[in-house]
This record gives sequence, structure tokens and C-alpha cells, in this order.
Amino acid sequence: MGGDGFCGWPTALHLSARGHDVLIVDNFARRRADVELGADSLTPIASLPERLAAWSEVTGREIRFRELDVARDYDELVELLVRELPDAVVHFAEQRAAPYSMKSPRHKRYTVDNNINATHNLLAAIVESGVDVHVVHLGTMGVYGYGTVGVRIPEGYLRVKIETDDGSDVEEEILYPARPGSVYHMTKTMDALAFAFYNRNDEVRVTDLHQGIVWGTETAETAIDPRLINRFDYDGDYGTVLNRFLMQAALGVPLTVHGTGGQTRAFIHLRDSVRCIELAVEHPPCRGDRVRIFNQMTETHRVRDLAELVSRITGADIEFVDNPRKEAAENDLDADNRHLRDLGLDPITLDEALLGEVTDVAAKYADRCDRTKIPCRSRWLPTSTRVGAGRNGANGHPGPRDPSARKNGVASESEIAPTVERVAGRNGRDSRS
Ligand code: NAD
Ligand code: USQ
Repeated sequence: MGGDGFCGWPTALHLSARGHDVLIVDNFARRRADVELGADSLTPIASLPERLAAWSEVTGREIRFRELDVARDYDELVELLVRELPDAVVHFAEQRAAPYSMKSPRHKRYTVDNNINATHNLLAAIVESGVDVHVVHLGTMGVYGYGTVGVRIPEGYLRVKIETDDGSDVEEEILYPARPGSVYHMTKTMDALAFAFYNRNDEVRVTDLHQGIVWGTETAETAIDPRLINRFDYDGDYGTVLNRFLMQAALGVPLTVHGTGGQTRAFIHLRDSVRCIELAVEHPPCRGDRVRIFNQMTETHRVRDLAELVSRITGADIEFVDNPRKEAAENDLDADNRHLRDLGLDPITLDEALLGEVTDVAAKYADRCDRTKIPCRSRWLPTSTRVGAGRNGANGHPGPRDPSARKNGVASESEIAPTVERVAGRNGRDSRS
């Protein structure tokens, strides 16, 4: 589910190449979001029918496709499960961009409707169909909130000691406290509760992969033929930080670091991501096992360190811009990833693969970039509310009664444009937006 997307497409090819019988379900919501945003993948991606025909032509393997909106087409989903009797459903089919989820009330509500219904429909459909299928869900490291009280973030569950009324201690393992940083991340924490319930009540077998930020573009399979090329998002909503830095370096524009760049995040290369999913699919939990949670990440890095690394390799300037998000300016992040390593994951590191990504992909397609789509315009705090002056009203933004400011309650682009600070690049040069 979601097999036409950035992670889903290379995973479908990878599993097919290893002899699995793969059927993709997608509703093309991601391609429609490109149209809505006036943005496009940096790489020229083919239509799904062209992709599937090319895969069959070059490998002799068939991947089938069913167009379904998993969040809405519930009966069709049940019928599909009954007909196909899959061993596993890999669930990527969610709106996955945090900035997109914070753009406006409409985007917040769409993200919640889509993601929660997609996950819940799948779980209810599995129970109704009676098919004993292993759900492999792509979750996020963001459910933990990127900070700890000084312990390494465990894989999903936290052992706690609780003092009872009679003064004795009881120990229990609980789901790690959810601390989402965006509406998108919030939907992933809600997914986790749905998995816990259906696992306890109906013994649905679930592996929830708490994935870090995926970087890179190509896998062994997508590189076989130009028609199989994967998407590369660089725009301010869907582009993720390291891929954006690679594209910005290839284009010769400054790398946009939000705030101080002290945010530490977890990362994984796309080739490791597809390998992890293969490992999860091929090592399913048993019926009755609790939800299995793996941290699918291989390295942690501070955003400004990443910018410095890319700058060192490419000579790009770095620009520290006003952070449009509400997030900790600085945090440490240390997370366990033992489960996937024990299953055989041998991580690709940034040092090995970074330069190749800049030259082989970002530079090759740099002329397709629309520079107006680079700035991150989605802000975490509303610039105005319906009642009274907005939180940021004092900043000189138009108030809610200014008819030019809002159309149908949605903030205009000019209203939400982030301010950009001109600062010296970390490599000593001045840079500007
Ligand atoms: P993507 O947007 O490129 O792909 C998602 C796919 O799901 C798209 O093809 C979209 O059309 C489809 N989809 C969405 N809603 C659907 C619905 N209701 N019915 C059917 N299809 C639907 O996203 P991605 O980067 O490939 O991410 C895939 C999953 O991995 C997401 O759930 C995301 O939260 C998770 N993830 C991604 C990253 C990352 O860095 N890209 C990191 C961690 C976790
Ligand atoms: N950032 C910059 N400059 C930019 C873009 C982003 O400094 O030009 C900063 C952000 O402020 C943030 C960090 O980089 O502090 C990461 O941002 P991101 O857009 O790369 O990642 P995020 O919004 O967290 O979301 C991405 C995926 C999401 C996935 C998540 C994994 O879009 O689907 O769940 O990574 S994680 O971050 O581990 O939660």
C-alpha cells in the first residue's frame, strides 16, 4: 500500500527482485499533491503503468497494481485481502510530510483523515477478512520526540517502575511516551495505539518500523532502467533535509539550515530502508506476539553538521534561516537499532555514499529544479486566528479581518512566507536567499 511513492516504489522492486509476488495498491495522492503544490520530483518519474511495463520488460517479473484509496474504499480492500491472501501487507499509504500537514486547517484535517482511516481500515479489513496477514507499517522516529531523559531511546517499549498505593514498586513495559512534533507525526502515534489494540484484541501480527529520515534516491533495482527512476523531493514541503542540501549544493544555492541547526535527527539510506523492509517481511512475528517495534535508522546527525559536511564536499554556502517549525533548537538523540542489525542489516554510511548522490542524481537533474519551490513556507504557528489578533499579529502580518489575507480560511503564500536572516555561511562566506 503506497507502492508508487518514494519508499514504496523501490521496496516493491526490491521485493519483486527477490522473488516475492508483489501487488501495489495506491491512489496517486502523492502525485496529486505535486499538482496542488505546483512542484515536481527533481528526477523525471514515469507514470505507474510505464514503470510496471518497464520492470516486466527488463526483468521478466510482473508487479500487479490496484488503484484504491485505502482510507475510503474499505469494501474493496476486504475483497482484495480475501482474493490475494497476502502473507504481508507493507503499509506506506499515508500523507508523510510534516510541513504539508501544518500548512492550513485543511491540510491538518486531510492528514488526520487519510492516515488514521488508512491504518484503521487496514486493521478492520484484516479482522473482517479473517486473513492472517503480517502488517509491516512504516512509522517514524518522530513518535519519540527526538529527546530523552538521558537514556538511549529503546525500540518502542520503555521499562518503568511505578510506586503503588501501598508503597511497593511494580515494573511494567509501556509504549514509549508519544511526543509528536507535527500533525503528521501525531497520526503516527495514533497508528501505534490502533496497532496495540488490534494486536491485543484480534492478534493481528504487526511490525511497526520507526524510520528516520530517508536520504538517497536510487537502489540497485531503480537504477536498472531510466523508466524505473525513483522520485526525489526537494520542495519546501516534501523535500527532506539531507536530500534538499544535496540538491541545493548541486544547484549552487545556499544550504538552508533552520534556526541554529542544532536539531539532531536519525537517518537511513534508501537502500538500507528497502533492505530493512525485506528483513521485516521475511522474519514475521508469531500470532500472539505483541506489536514488534524496530527503530529503522542507522545514524544520527545534527542538521548543521550535515550542512557542514555537504559544504566541505561541494563548497556550498550555508544559510541560517528563521525556523518555520516549533521544535527544540538543540537536542541530543541516541536510539537503539539492535533488532534490524541482529537480523543482518549492514548500514551504508553518509561518508560512503554522499558524494555519489550529489553528482549522480542531484547535479544530473539540477536543470529540472524550480527554485521558487525551495523555501519552506509552511509555519507551525498560525499567523492569525478567527478571533482577535493572531499570535504573530504583532509581527506585522495581516490580521484575520484583512480580506486580502485569507481565502476560505487558508493562509495566503505571502502571509506564511518565512523570514530569512542573512548570516555568514559557516565556511566563512556570506550568503543570501
Ligand atoms: P510518499 O508520499 O512518497 O509515498 C506514499 C504513497 O502512499 C504515495 O504513492 C501515495 O499516493 C500513497 N497514498 C497515500 N495515501 C493513500 C491512500 N489513502 N490510499 C492509497 N495510497 C495512498 O511517502 P514516502 O516518503 O514513500 O513514505 C512512505 C511511508 O514511510 C510513509 O508512511 C512515511 O510516513 C514513512 N516514512 C518516510 C520517511 C521519509 O524520509 N520519506 C521517513 C520515515 C518514515
Ligand atoms: N530542516 C532544515 N532545513 C531544511 C529542511 C529541514 O534545517 O531545508 C530541518 C527541520 O527543521 C528539522 C529537520 O531538518 O529539524 C528534519 O526535517 P525533514 O523535513 O528532513 O524531516 P521531518 O519533517 O522530520 O520528516 C521526515 C519525513 C517523515 C518522517 C521523518 C522521520 O518527511 O515522513 O517520518 O522524516 S523523523 O525525522 O525521524 O521523524
